[in-house]
Amino acid sequence: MRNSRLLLTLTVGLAVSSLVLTAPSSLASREPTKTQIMDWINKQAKDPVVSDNFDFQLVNLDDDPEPEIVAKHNGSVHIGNFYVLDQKPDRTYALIAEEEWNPPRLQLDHWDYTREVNYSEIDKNTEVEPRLLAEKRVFETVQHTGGSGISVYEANLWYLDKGRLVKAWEGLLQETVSVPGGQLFRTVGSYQVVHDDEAKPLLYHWQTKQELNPDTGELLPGKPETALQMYRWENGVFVPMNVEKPSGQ
Ligand SMILES: [Ca+2]
Repeated sequence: MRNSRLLLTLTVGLAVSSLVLTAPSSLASREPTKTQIMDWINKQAKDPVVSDNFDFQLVNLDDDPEPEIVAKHNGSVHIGNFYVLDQKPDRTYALIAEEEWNPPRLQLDHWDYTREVNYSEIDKNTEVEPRLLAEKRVFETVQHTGGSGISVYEANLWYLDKGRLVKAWEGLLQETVSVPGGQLFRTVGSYQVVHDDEAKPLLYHWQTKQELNPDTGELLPGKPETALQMYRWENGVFVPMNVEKPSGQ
């Protein structure tokens, strides 16, 4: 077998590339298929996957080396679901978390803009693994929601703790509200995590609100209103600063 392959390689150059190309697909075939994942979700889900608008990623979310699965289902413009599945000993998966989030896309490490992936010659501290935030593997999932005359994008930061999804923070990224009677408002927001203090990282969240011309969508005269809220990591979540915490927590 080896000799005949060698002969083929020597005589027909194309054979080499075809051998190389078949290797990854035989590995990939051991990964779960889209249909398998949809079946596992629908066995357990409160809101099952009912359309083909479904995407998934294998990603290591916790401390065990096996990959977990995150998946999203977009049911309509404003309605969808987000799922997390954990691997069982028999290599099938069980649904461990389900949220009524309608993610435009899966982009789990988007929050960490300081992470260098491609250029280790520039940043010697480049990491293959996502950065830990207060010893947690934190991920971002954007939720697109809304309704009649309202469109909202929100960011959710979350992590797994003992197989449960913990919501560490949520905040507005963009909101457009059309008020009956002819007013249109847009709020844009952004946030950054500052982890100089590794045990108690900070989160800054800004929002700017403006009124728009309801017919043209252009800015109306008037000063945009900007607000800042800071958060500090306390007991596994981001807690608003300068707000008294309820006693007993
Ligand atoms: Ca894992």
